[in-house]
Amino acid sequence: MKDIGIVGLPYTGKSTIFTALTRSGSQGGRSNQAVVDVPDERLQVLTDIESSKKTVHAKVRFVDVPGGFTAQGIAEFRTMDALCIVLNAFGPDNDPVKELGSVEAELVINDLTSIESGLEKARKRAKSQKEAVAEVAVLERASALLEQERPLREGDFSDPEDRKILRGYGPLTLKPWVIVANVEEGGDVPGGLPDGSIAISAALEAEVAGVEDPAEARELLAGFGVEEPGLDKVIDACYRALDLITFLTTGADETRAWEVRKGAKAPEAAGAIHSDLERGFIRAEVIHYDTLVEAGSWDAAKAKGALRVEGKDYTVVEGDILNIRFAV
Ligand SMILES: Nc1nc2c(ncn2[C@@H]2O[C@H](COP(=O)(O)OP(=O)(O)O)[C@@H](O)[C@H]2O)c(=O)[nH]1
Ligand SMILES: [Mg+2]
Repeated sequence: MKDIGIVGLPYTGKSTIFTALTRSGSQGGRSNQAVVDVPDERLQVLTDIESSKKTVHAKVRFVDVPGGFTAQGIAEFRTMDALCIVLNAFGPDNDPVKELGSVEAELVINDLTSIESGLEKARKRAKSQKEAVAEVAVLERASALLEQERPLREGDFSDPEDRKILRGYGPLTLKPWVIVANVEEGGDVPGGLPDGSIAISAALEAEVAGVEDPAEARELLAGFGVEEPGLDKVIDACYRALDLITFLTTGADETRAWEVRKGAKAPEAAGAIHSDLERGFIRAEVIHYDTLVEAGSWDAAKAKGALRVEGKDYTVVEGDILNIRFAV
């Protein structure tokens, strides 16, 4: 399960969003963590088609990091898989665009500090150690970018070796991020924020998240001009920002969504279900969600010859339904 850190200046609504997430999910054992279901309409469709007894969503963990931009808070943000940046767009004189600039500057400064101290050490090591020479080169490129007040995501660090070196620093400006504007009830994403930014009315959604009946909750939100729950949009966007794809399994027992690294081959996907399935992987029966829905059921698809048989080298794609054949 991936971790999303909730980042922002004080009093922007981070803890309010966190409360809404907690009410919709569970606390995962710690007071500052909320484990929530990733919304996925395909699961209910498959559950109905296969009459599954259980439906299990992919999950993601949100962390309301105590301390925010303190040394301790920053250290915790470094361990996160993605960041959810919350901006105040509700109070008087709010200026979310300016606020985003401040948050980004804060992240850049923290990366610059840690990369520069790493660079200093790497330079010393490079005098006697050949391996450290490559490290110096990457860190120099990174620090040059940060000195121009630019985030690392704007640089080219796509080389796996570069990534490996940088990963040791948990750089904040290289993490995927989702920008969330905390707006007045029913408000839109304020102008000037990057494409893909999301609007939520945190206070309202925290209240509504406590309502058990989903239809009643929607009605309440609609009364305030909120058509789609912002909370779902936040969860969905954060999950999508991660470098993941979702594959599915379905049958009489359960219909379930699983997460796996983008580009993963079939055995690695099998391993997301259970290590035995990866170790003993033989082959996978595969059908895309859309094709299965069109066929009407797994059995109908099988009868039509619409199931494919794929081996160890198959790269799983978003929306694949897998049935793993294995022997241990
Ligand atoms: N009007 C309004 N107030 C909000 C909203 N979200 C948060 N607040 C208020 O803003 C203050 C700070 O919120 P909080 O979630 O604790 O901010 P944090 O410091 O970022 O964790 C609290 O008094 C909240 O009730 C909102 O969507 N609308
Ligand atoms: Mg807070």
